[in-house]
Amino acid sequence: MAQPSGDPFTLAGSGGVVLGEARTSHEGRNAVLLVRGQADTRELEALAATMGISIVETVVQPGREDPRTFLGKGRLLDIADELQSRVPGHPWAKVDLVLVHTNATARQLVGISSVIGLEIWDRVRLLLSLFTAHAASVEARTQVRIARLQSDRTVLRELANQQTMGERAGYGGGGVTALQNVIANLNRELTNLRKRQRKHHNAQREHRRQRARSGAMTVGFVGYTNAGKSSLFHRLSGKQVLIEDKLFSTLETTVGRMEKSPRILLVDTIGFIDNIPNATLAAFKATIAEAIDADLTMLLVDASDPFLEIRRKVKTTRREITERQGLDGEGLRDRLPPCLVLTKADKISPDHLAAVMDIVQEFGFLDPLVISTHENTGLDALQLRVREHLFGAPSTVLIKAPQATDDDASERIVADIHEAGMVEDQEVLSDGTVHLVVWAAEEQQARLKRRWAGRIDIK
Ligand SMILES: Nc1nc2c(ncn2[C@@H]2O[C@H](COP(=O)(O)OP(=O)(O)OP(=O)(O)O)[C@@H](O)[C@H]2O)c(=O)[nH]1
Ligand SMILES: [Mg+2]
Repeated sequence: MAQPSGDPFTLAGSGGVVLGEARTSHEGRNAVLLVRGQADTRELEALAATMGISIVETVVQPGREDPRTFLGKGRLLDIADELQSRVPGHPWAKVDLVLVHTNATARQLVGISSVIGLEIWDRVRLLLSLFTAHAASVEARTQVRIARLQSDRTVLRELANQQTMGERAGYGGGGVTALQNVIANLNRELTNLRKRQRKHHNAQREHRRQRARSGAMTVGFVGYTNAGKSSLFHRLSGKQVLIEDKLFSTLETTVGRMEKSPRILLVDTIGFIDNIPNATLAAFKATIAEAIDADLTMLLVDASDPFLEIRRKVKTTRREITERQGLDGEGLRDRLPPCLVLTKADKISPDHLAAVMDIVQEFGFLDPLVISTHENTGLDALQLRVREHLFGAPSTVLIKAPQATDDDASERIVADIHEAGMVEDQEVLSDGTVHLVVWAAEEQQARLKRRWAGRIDIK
């Protein structure tokens, strides 16, 4: 049997606590995947592939999860023996990681790692490592670190608990006291990180208020990871963001202006995934909230997904949005219903699309938008829908030509109107009157009327 390592890094759950920042790249690592019963492993495989981890073998044991060791103890011991007796050329020769196909309890993580002396990741730990690898901004790094420390803490507490109960030898020779010190340090770091995160969110909230005061409207892109949020954001705002065929390419929030619509701000952010424990999710909620709290939420769904997936994803995202919007006091004003956008239309047949339309209509999205950012289709219609939702029908504005010498030039008024909203059409008539078709929020229209009273007429 492999000797459980005394190195805290390989002890499940304590990665990063003692040794500072855990490694961030896992590219090229080899893993064995442990599965119980008839679970569907596709998602976990995709997550591992995204990180460049190869699963060299999947060990499946029928039956239900063992509450202490996930697989049966005997089976785990066999695996430990196999690992122990590896020689060069053995298919497991380069395996230094064991993946467990479940959101494991702390007890299970400790149980497995005490039998197998390798690094053990359950699904949550895999996600956290992925987030760590992709976290590119201070905001993202802070929230990932918080989530990591929280999850480490549950494992450390379990270890402390087992030591107190005498089930386990001391930790690194230091016993319970050493472990309590590690936990105390961890708590201190968590407090500091939370403070930093709160500051960041307060600053962002202040930004949001300023934007709202300036009359800007926000559109948030919400959806599962890899749905195509960043691709759409990039198309409409022109702003460079990371677009990758990877899960969780985006972990933070980016705001950009919709092209030709200075008053419309777009929000790209982190995507959803199913079954994340609440404690982990909490660290990311504030980031997702930025998009959900927008004036208009666009719910993006990859139309090329299998039907069952689409059904599940629409259901979950819709629930998240309504829960969040119902709970939040700050943003509670007249909410527009979310708009459903089917993405990657270029990848599917008309029949597939028709079936997907039927599915989303069942969920009450009667008029979904269909787009392809790769083929540039449906994007004009989407922009039109955004404007209609935010501003209603466009107004016709007439600017009278200046009568007296001290009257402002029409150009000044035109410039102000461009500031206030989105000008679709503009024409100077023969008598010098300027005629414009404009999308603008009611407050902006009211402001224009006040400022240019006598000179403009808005219908
Ligand atoms: N065929 C096709 N692929 C697309 C389309 N839009 C996006 N993709 C691809 O889908 C993948 C994911 O796109 P992203 O825009 O990064 O998705 P995201 O929703 O931002 O993903 P996360 O940031 O990971 O949550 C990329 O490989 C894109 O090139 C499309 O219209 N057609
Ligand atoms: Mg993205």
